[in-house]
Amino acid sequence: MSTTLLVFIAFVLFVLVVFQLARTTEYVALLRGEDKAQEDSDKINGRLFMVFMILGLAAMFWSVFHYMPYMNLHAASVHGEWLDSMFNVTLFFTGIVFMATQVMLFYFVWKYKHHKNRKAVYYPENNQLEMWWTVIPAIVLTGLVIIGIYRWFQITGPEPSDSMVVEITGQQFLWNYRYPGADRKLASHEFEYINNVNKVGIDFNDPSSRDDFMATEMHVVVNKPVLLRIRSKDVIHDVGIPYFRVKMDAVPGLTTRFWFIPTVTTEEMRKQRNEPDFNYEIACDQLCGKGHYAMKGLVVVETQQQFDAWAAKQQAFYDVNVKGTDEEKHFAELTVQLKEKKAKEAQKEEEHSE
Ligand SMILES: [Cu+2]
Repeated sequence: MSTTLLVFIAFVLFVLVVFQLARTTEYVALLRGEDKAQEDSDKINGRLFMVFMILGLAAMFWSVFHYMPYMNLHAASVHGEWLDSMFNVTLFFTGIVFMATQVMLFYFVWKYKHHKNRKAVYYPENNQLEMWWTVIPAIVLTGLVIIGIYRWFQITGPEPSDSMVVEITGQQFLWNYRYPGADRKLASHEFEYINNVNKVGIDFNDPSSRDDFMATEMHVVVNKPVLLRIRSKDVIHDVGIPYFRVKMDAVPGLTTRFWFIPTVTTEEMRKQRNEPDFNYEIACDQLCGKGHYAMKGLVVVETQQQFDAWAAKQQAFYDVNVKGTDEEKHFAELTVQLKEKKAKEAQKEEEHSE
């Protein structure tokens, strides 16, 4: 006999049992008197509502305080503090409404359960009441939206002029970091130049490319604005740095950006959290393939002095990987090909427009 059939028979028997139980209850009710049975049932249900409310709210408070340390990471960037304060203000107002409505909902079910001497009141409308519960939420929500938009424009607006630039390029399944070097100018790039050596397609014809260097982790300076130029080589990734409240998609064929100001050095955070091994981590926030979990990046927040010492130790990518190698010849060939291709495209376009 198949399992499906057994399950089906069990289900039919279960329905029969429930049906018989219901009928028994009805007979008992007849014997004891319909009204009395109804009243008892109402009483039990009313009390159960109160028990459910108390246990439910207690469980909610417990879980909030229990999980708070895991969810509420100390913000380590300027805009992170703005976002957190907005979150707290929103939570304050919605929390009041949540508590008031939930308590009223359950309390009223218990308080106004059926009673034979009580009649329901016909109360179709109260314009004044409706006006207040429309106007008050409208004012509160408008306030929240105005603060939100103001902060949004600040966060997504142009970066401060003294920002340092870091390019971060996602690929399946790692992050590539590029720094502009001493000239503080990131060289331009072309996807056609990407290969096993030139991993992010740096255009070495650009004079500012010669001092660009690649790093294995991201180093930034505390209290100094950082502009991330974000790219992807294959699919959509996402630069997520929870402690900085940074989150921005890396989209193939497009450079996205996000600027932020880190406020706590890695060292300070280690002391604060009493975790000597603590590190700021980048996680890819888009499910980007089977090795998605491996896209962990490291961010080191340090003082200007420490950063300068680190940067001085980095070697220019061009000097190490390109100069005097096969890659140099290969790059020259690619440049010619690309020029021809672009010339052809331009010609085609001209023919089109004629
Ligand atoms: Cu990814």
